Amino acid sequence: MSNEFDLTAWLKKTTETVNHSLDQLLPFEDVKPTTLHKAMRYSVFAGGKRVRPAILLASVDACGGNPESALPLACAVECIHTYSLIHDDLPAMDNDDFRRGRPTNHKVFGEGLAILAGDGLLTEAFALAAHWKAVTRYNHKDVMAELAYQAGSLQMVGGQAIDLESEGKAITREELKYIHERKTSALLCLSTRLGGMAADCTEEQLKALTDFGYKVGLAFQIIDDILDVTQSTEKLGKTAGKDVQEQKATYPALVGLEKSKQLAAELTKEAFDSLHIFNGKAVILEALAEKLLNRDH
Ligand code: GRG
Repeated sequence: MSNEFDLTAWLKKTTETVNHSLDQLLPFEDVKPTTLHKAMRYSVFAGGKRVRPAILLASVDACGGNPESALPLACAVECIHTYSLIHDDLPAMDNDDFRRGRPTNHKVFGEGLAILAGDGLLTEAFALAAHWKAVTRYNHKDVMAELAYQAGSLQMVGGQAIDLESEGKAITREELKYIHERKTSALLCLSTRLGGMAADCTEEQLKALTDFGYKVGLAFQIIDDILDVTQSTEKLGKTAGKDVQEQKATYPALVGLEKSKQLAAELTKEAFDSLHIFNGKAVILEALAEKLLNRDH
């Protein structure tokens, strides 16, 4: 599962480009209400890995599209992801003090503003997506519907709701999969699918990208669960050991560390297999899947 592609260089360039676009497209800190815009920017520019924009732009590349035209969509997905982290860290949810290597949004700005910063970023995501230029097969309605579906109550928000209700309860592997599919895979599917749409992909390509996003998303969450018990807070940039502390159902808790690693590797292999229709042109997606499987933070 390896290729010659220089992923490190590509990721560096892509992250810089996405950060520059986010900086240009989000309301500036000196725009009223200034505290709200400061709070939104505080979390967006706190040093996230930009995994979702990278997957989106790699999906554009696999379909032979123009990555520049997809930047508003890459920024939209990152805004939705950042909003979900801000809200997830709130006392009413995961109650966390540390994220992306710095104090969480509500610790700095207070709970009310943190809620509003999340709301602002979620809404801004749709405004960013409106900047995208439609292509032959897909229009703004397709993109907006996709954003709303994957981020909404049937997917990400729904996964968070069930996760919240499951706290402290013994849940089955099936239920855990249901949560992971929604909390994590949904935004990775959103990323691959929007990348495909921006590149005017075929139905067959969209299906392959959906399978890839789904499988990589599940593997990503299993690795996230593993890192929570094997890495330090400093390394992760967020509080380590939180899952055990909160008695959260995770793959390591349900099936053990070794079996969890094996499952993540199997899912990554299946994700690779779903890319066969690209005939070797999905090199960046392949390299990303491998990197995400072997990551240490
Ligand atoms: C609050 C509506 C709402 C949803 C929250 C995304 C989420 C659902 C909760 C965050 C906690 C969590 C375990 C989410 C699963 C996805 C995940 C592993 C997020 C962390 O993503 P990274 O590692 O983070 O890409 P960075 O900071 O690098 O962007």
